Amino acid sequence: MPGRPKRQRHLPPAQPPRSRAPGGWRVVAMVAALTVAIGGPAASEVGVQNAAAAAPCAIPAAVVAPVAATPLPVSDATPVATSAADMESAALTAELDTVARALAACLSQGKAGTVVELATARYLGQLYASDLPLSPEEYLQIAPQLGPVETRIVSVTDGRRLGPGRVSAEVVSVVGRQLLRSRWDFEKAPAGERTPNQSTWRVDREQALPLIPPADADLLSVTLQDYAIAIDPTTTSGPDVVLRGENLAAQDHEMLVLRFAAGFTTEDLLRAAGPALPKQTTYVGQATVPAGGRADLVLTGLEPGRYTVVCLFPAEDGTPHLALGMATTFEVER
Ligand SMILES: [Cu+2]
Repeated sequence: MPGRPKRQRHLPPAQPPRSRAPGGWRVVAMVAALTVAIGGPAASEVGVQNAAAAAPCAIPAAVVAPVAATPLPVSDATPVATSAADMESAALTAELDTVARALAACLSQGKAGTVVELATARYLGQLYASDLPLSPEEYLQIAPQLGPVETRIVSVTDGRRLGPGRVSAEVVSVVGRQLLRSRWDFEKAPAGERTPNQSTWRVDREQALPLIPPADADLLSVTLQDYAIAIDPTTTSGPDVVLRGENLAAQDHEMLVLRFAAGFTTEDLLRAAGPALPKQTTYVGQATVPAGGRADLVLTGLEPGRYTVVCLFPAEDGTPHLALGMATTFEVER
């Protein structure tokens, strides 16, 4: 029985562990997909369409927590809605929100120089689906080859202190068109790296959380086997779509969703050399569907048009499953 596919496999040996796209989000997305579960909190309730205007790609200002100068009267019969702890948590959440949005802006714009200031080496590694940290120098070297991936923060909630110099928040984001919910940990940047009025938080890691798809999302059933992908139905009105993958095979497969420029084909994709996706493709989302298991890929805000679903996982001899027949399309109707 073959083991879990190695995330590195799409990349030439000389390359770092992975690219953010197409291989890039693979493991992050895989973890997300594996944890997508019915019954989890409804991340979609926050309203994906209502995300705030894009933040600039820059280290944001620190948020100063309001200080309760006068102790509140203990005898007051009316419960005080906002405790000092609540206010501190709200201020922390607000600051982490600005950090997350700044990082998303930098990733969307491909501004690697600021990405490395807003994230730790561990997180830079996670962007490439690696458990190994990636130094800022290594990241700066490979980021230009891979290009930007549209990344948008939908909401940042529940800021918490984890310990000295360590905090976390729940983040709902859209990467490509894939809705993700995860808990982000932040840690302090080294002393002296920030000016006094700048936020000192930087992203250290993210862990996927269960996600409930938008209530009005169309459900497409995706059956994966050796070596074919079938979708039913093949058309949807969108714009929110759940690809519910079922893997009948004894090995892992993936649902990698891409948009192709006019005239571009899966044959062209096979001919393209990694690690980056060819310029004629746009990354939409990715989920690994484990052998004999299921996974959901939640896509939001899909424009009308044709979407291609492929599996680029390699066979034993390195041949991508796409070359063996694992490709199909679905259409979002106008
Ligand atoms: Cu496959």
